[in-house]
Amino acid sequence: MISRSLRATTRKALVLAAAGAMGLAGVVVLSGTASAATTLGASAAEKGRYFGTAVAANHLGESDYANVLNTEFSSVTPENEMKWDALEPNRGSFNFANADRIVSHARGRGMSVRGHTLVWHSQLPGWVGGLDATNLRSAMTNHINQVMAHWRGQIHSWDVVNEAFEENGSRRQSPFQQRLGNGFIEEAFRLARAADANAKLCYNDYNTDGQNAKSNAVYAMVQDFKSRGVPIDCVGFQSHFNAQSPVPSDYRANLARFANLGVDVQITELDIEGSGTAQANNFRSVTETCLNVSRCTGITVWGITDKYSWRPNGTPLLFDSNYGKKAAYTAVLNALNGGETDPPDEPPTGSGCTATVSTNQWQGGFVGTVKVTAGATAVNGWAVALTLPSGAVIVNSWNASRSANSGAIRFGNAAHNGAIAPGQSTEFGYQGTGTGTGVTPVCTAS
Ligand code: G2I
Repeated sequence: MISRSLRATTRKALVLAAAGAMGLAGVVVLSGTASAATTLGASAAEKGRYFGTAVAANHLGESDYANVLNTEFSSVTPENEMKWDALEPNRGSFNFANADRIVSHARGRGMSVRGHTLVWHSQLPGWVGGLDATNLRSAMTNHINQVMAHWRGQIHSWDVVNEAFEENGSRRQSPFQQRLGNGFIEEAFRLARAADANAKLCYNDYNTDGQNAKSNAVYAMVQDFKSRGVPIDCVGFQSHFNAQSPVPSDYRANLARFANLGVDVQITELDIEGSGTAQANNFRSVTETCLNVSRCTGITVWGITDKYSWRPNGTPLLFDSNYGKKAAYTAVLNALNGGETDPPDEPPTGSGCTATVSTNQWQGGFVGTVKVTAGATAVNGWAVALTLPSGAVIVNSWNASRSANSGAIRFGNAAHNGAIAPGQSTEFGYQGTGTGTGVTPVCTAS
């Protein structure tokens, strides 16, 4: 096994070589092998990640806008130009021109492109809403096939399905859900894989950044897809934050539990309302979160300048209305240039561990059995965090220590079961009163 520092050194050498070969701006060689990157894209590349932004085609002709885009970012997402209403305003008649301008601008400068988005309830042209199941299925099939074929081989990741869940974890009642039923997401992913075998296929949503009913529902879907071989490669966490919806304290744990399912995670639409130091600190913490999750492969901010943000009053971006670098910009750049982080090139199943629970529930009581499984590398100590429903109280547990009897509980390994060989499992259990179902355990290896 190559040591982390050796891997980091090797990567830095590769990045410098790649930067030289691609003519990437922003890498300054200081002396010997030491380097400090001076742009978001170059600094993220040193950590094996991309740093992207949403882009609007109608601003590309503005020189300040294009200069900042070209200098700072290594990935773009068309903000509206790849949505269904923009691409297929009339059934079977496609208009790719605006999105093509973004794709060629980006690819001509070595940036990768995120495709956003194939199946979404919003920004649908009127004709879609009037279709019966048979016609909607064939329209969805044709839309995915035509759009993905147009840019086949040119899109790094596609948001195949966007925002299909409600806050309580139920399915959103979109035309797709109503006409095609629960299977529409799986259908869309299978169609997408067939249409462009090399694009990474993502599910993308908002308010799924921390652990809650909505992210639990997405987690269960991804787990199910992985267990049945439904093609899915990545999960996008939009990460639109403000005072009502702050950066969650379990952001990293939540991204890590998805990564442990064997998918990449991406921060896809980051913006954080606020200003000054408070905003900068939030941006720093989000950046560090991605750097600390080995399969978090990149960050996209939802726009370049506050001037063109979808919520301009919140001044949620890294550049002000005059394209001045904000404190938030410096915080992100410094975080990207910071210390050791988990590289995104771990073995497919990731290091660390995963946990699943099976609960035997009866009137007034329950027994939970938690299975802890090591990833591709051996585990030498683990902890499982879970939150019991209110009213549930644990009266006994075995093969693990526990930090509390109710609410948020952390179980630690016992002396005899901390070491787990790669891919192997151990179990612990608990007994309680009340209702113990609906629990999502999150495993962390120490
Ligand atoms: O709402 C924020 C984002 C949430 N996640 C999915 C993203 O696709 C979504 O992006 C926003 C765009 O940033 C807005 O620019 O999606 C909005 C629509 O749902 C976009 O707004 C629309 C306006 O509603 C239209 O009136 C306008 O014609 O932008 C259009 C193009 O400027």
